[in-house]
Amino acid sequence: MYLIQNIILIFFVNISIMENSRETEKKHPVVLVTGGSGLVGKAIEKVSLDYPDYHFVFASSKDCDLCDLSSTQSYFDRIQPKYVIHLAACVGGLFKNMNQKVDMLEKNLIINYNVIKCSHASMVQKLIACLSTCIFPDKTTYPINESMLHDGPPHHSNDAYAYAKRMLEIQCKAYRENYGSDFQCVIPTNIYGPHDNFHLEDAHVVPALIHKCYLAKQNGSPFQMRGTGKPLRQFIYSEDLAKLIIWTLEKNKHPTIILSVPEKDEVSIEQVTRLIAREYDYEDHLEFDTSFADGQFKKTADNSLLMSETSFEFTPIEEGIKKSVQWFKDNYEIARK
Ligand code: NAP
Ligand code: GFB
Repeated sequence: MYLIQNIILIFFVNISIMENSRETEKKHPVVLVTGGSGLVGKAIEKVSLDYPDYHFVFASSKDCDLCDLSSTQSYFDRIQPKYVIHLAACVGGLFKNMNQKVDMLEKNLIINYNVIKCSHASMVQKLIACLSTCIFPDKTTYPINESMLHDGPPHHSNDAYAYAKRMLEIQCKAYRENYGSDFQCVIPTNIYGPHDNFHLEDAHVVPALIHKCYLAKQNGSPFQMRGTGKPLRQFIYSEDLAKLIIWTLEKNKHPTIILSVPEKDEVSIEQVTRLIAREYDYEDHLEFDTSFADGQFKKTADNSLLMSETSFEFTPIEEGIKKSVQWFKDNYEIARK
């Protein structure tokens, strides 16, 4: 008798839990963040605490392999997102882009195709997709703005990744034109910060050099950077980008928008390398290995569209590098490397 009573009690408790969760979701619309375990995803997770009106779901490949269409649709059916921030991608720095072009092209084409298609099928109300300033034409005038995306071929070092990303923009535009979907693209410049990928070969320059300088200091060996150090970059701190992506979700009406620090904050690779060395008190041990490629010399982006809509104040690179190095030192054991 007691067993039956307990079963009935558990049944009604579950019903009320489901009812409550449905009520919660009505009050707090679901924002699915693909790529939620990555550099940008983790930054959004941190700043999401200031946005309690949304129910954020941070997905990694463990939750769903976005290379598989049916798994992706099943996942969307289960999560039922109202909004999507699409970050998931096969990502890497100059050397990964040069050495793994097939993956950079195929995986990103498949992931993007699946996420956009499933977002439409699931009637997602707004989607923010992520491009990159490195996919703009190599031979161009500066500063680069949103209208120039398809004006010529990208730099050969990352053309596979660049064309996959450009197809993402074409796909979002097609859905806007055919269905009126509010599918927008943000175009960040080089990003850095905590939870980055610090892999010595595949990583972007800042995390790669943070890891290299850590090891050099530990071993008392030279801190070796690749190339001449002359190329120029605009680096945006991940938590600044996270705030701007949520601003885009809530307020932006432009189909594509560059999210970058201003041109005046552009620095050389050598300058950022020296900032990293300074955080380890290791500036006197820097060496240049010019047998390695420099990649694109510059890709100076114009952030005036963003600044016409916001008065955002960016984290100075000195502060961002200090925070990133400290995070790496504190989290060496768990950092992706
Ligand atoms: P990241 O740290 O490498 O993270 C990539 C994310 O994508 C991870 O969460 C990863 O999940 C997920 N992912 C990869 N393959 C997947 C798959 N098959 N199924 C499901 N999830 C998958 O990348 P990020 O630096 O945060 O980049 C985020 C976005 O910003 C990307 O679209 C990138 O192209 C763009 N972007 C990056 C930079 C930059 O400097 N980092 C600059 C401009 C634009 P797992 O952890 O499970 O692998
Ligand atoms: O971030 P990064 O790898 O890619 O920066 P890009 C490459 C620049 O940093 C080159 C120098 O000038 C390299 O010579 N560098 C110096 C190093 N030492 C190192 C090192 O140890 N590792 C790396 N990686 N670079 C990427 C695109 O271009 O921009 C991606 O290939 C992506 O697709 C990213 O979109 C944002 O800035 O050159």
